[in-house]
Amino acid sequence: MAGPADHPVTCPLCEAMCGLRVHTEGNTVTSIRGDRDDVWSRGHLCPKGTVLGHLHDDPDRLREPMVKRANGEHVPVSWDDAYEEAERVLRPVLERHGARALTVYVGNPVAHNVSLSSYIGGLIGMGQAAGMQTYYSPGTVDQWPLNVVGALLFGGMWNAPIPDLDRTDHLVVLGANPAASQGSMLSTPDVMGKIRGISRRGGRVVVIDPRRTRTAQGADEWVPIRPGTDALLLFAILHTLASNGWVRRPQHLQGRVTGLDDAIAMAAPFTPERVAPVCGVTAVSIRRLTAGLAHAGNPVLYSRIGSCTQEFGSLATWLVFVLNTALGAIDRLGGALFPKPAVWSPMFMKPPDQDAPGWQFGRYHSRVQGIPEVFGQFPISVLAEEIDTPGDGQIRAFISVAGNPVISAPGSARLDAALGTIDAMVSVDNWLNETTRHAHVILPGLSPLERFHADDLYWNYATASCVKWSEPVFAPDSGRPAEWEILLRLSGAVLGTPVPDVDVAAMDDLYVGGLVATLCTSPDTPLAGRDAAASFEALRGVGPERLADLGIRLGPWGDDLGRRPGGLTLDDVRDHPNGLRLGELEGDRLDEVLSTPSGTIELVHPHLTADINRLERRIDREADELVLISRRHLRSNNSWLHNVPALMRGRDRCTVLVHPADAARLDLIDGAPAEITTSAGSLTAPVEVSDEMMPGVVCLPHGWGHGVAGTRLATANTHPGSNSNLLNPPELFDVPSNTQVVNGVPCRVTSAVSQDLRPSGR
Ligand SMILES: Nc1nc2c(c(=O)[nH]1)N[C@H]1C(S)=C(S)[C@@H](COP(=O)(O)OP(=O)(O)OC[C@H]3O[C@@H](n4cnc5c(=O)[nH]c(N)nc54)[C@H](O)[C@@H]3O)O[C@H]1N2
Ligand SMILES: Nc1nc2c(c(=O)[nH]1)N[C@H]1C(S)=C(S)[C@@H](COP(=O)(O)OP(=O)(O)OC[C@H]3O[C@@H](n4cnc5c(=O)[nH]c(N)nc54)[C@H](O)[C@@H]3O)O[C@H]1N2
Ligand code: SF4
Ligand SMILES: [Mo]
Repeated sequence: MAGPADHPVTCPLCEAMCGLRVHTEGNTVTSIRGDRDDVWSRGHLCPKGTVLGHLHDDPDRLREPMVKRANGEHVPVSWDDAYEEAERVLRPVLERHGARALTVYVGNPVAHNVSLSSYIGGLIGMGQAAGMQTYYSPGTVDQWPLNVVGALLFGGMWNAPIPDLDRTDHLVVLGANPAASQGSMLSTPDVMGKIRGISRRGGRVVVIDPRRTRTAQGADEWVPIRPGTDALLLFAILHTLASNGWVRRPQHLQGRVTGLDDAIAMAAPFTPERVAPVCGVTAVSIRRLTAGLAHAGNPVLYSRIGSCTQEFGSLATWLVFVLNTALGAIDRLGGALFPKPAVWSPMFMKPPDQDAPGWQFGRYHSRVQGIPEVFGQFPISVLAEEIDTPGDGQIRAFISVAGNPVISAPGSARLDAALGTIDAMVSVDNWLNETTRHAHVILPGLSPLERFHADDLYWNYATASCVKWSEPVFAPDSGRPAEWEILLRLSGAVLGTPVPDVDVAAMDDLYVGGLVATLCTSPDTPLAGRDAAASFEALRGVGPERLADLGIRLGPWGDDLGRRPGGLTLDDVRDHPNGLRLGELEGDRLDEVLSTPSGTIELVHPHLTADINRLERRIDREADELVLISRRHLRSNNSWLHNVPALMRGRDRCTVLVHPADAARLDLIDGAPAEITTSAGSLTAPVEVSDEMMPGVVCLPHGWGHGVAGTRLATANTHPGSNSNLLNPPELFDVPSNTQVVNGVPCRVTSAVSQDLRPSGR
């Protein structure tokens, strides 16, 4: 047995990418601390980071494949038997209906797992080559509005500037709670420390949120807002800015922005007086908010999921960048800066199917409802009807990868039922949970401590240019495939080879060779015009290591596959277990970062502005008496950390937060159950009376609803909570981006205490 050892690894649990020190003795983790030597995070960590050992040791974590028997029970089998079973269920569907009858769900942990993030593109790409129409992801309950705005304004769907937290003197946060999330589409270690730093150096932090979150509590000002009305408020701020002559047109943006005056003209109807009653923010406050931004030296706005997963998510997100432009903040120190990722990723490439200049949406439509695609995706809730509605093109085979849509997708009851009837379902997942319990076969990946780790996407939103690569802490049991090998096997199967017979090494060469060839033959890629065979030969290793070598070498500090001697390769990065810090945020980079057809920031685009009519109609709509919003908790991670006992101590977290005035009006008692009902369904949750809420808004966390028969989650199942997505109606989504509305859903709340138990006897 090995003696004590100390392993530097990067935490894979959120976008903060903290460096951790994992101390082990033999096969046991003895402690996990923040790593002060990590070039990026310098010792920061949160409670989640300390539980990687618990995840590794979780007796419920799957170490062997599972196959569903006829009685519905899952039993462990050998890998060979699992591949046979996957073939047995998948092949007849593919033969009879073609790959059109197949779809893939790409869950959130894919983005935090280098094996999956490197190879999911292969599964989707090969699936589409075989005839699969589309795939699904929680992107449409998340940042799809930001992707639309990034693509149209800056040219890339993953291209958007982040607030310069270290230098701004006036930060306005909308729809984000970094105190829980640790920052999203904004990666920085100790994000709350940085936000507090703004106030400490004499600046101001304003949080606009229907709930007085911990982020809002620490801010200089909390502005409660009626859910779903951010776009109205932001339009009114733009209107006020313009009518006072406060729009800034700094030198560095001269000739680099188109459409600012048009956007300002579009703000004309949205006066503070007109939007105030809808937003629940007084006209006086709107003017004060505007003046605060206008008079600050380095103002910047930042918005996140609460401003995305709402009725006008795209317009709200768009207006954040319009305002950042109108304040002269874009690409300027102290404002909104474009990060410079050290590692190039295929994600940063315009997808090959977007072959016209600019971006096209609505190139095809969903089969059942005819919803136009956005970046190849429909709202996630569409998946259920595509499975349960018969006809040509019906989805009959489903591969889920690190996702739990039975919990995370609005309208989840229908998806749950639909998955119960599907002909073939294969899950690449580490737990037997609410979704994977429907799978005919579950193929588990390695634990977070048994695999390499590196991040790609999040460095594109990060406050410094770093590169890190973590080696596995523990060797996996022999004979276990890594997840990239599982994905390649499934990719080969979709192309026609029986699952057990796929030559994974050959598939790896096929995929990476194909990617390199695409890079060499497409314009505007780091390999454009180069020789594909020679470029492929220059790469070292296999699997994610080879792709990481490619990304590092094609990055700004890389060796450009040998053309820039002394530049970095994966081997160099591996020599630096605490990572390499290569650059800090800078301004004046528009030439480098803009890839719109005009080469300018294109603020106005019909795909977005066509939605303004819908927004105007919202003003005259009768107010809902009560609406529901979502929340996150520091000790949860969407649906899947509830099986870690160390994170589950303390009070029940799956409560419905209700303002005291609403509680009194609705006769709700703190701690007692209430029934929450929407057009989609109803559920019961304990009431937590809290003046954190603005009146008229109640709040449930997402990610709960455990305790389902057939799952293997001993701890989670003793704290089941309720699934808030039973309440979120599938038909509510933001039109330009296909993003589901999980904030601002009209609801009713009634006491669920039986009459005779009520203290007053009523
Ligand atoms: N601990 C922990 N960390 C996580 C996660 C987790 O589950 N747990 N999840 C990760 C994931 S997948 C993501 S996408 C990120 C998300 O990161 P964040 O965007 O920071 O997410 P939330 O904490 O949900 O904060 C959203 C805020 O929006 C507010 N809100 C709701 N409706 C509206 C509205 O209409 N207008 C405005 N202005 N605000 C509104 C909510 O009250 C809430 O405070 O977090 C990541 N980090
Ligand atoms: N109402 C409401 N709904 C929401 C949200 C909200 O704010 N409100 N937020 C949305 C957002 S932002 C997101 S990102 C989604 C998340 O939605 P999903 O991605 O569908 O759900 P997760 O809960 O992240 O599920 C992760 C799954 O990955 C598995 N897993 C964990 N680690 C690994 C691994 O290393 N390998 C493999 N193969 N599997 C692994 C877990 O077992 C679990 O099944 O939820 C969305 N749904
Ligand atoms: S903040 Fe995020 S990356 Fe850092 S320890 Fe916590 S979960 Fe891990
Ligand atoms: Mo997310």
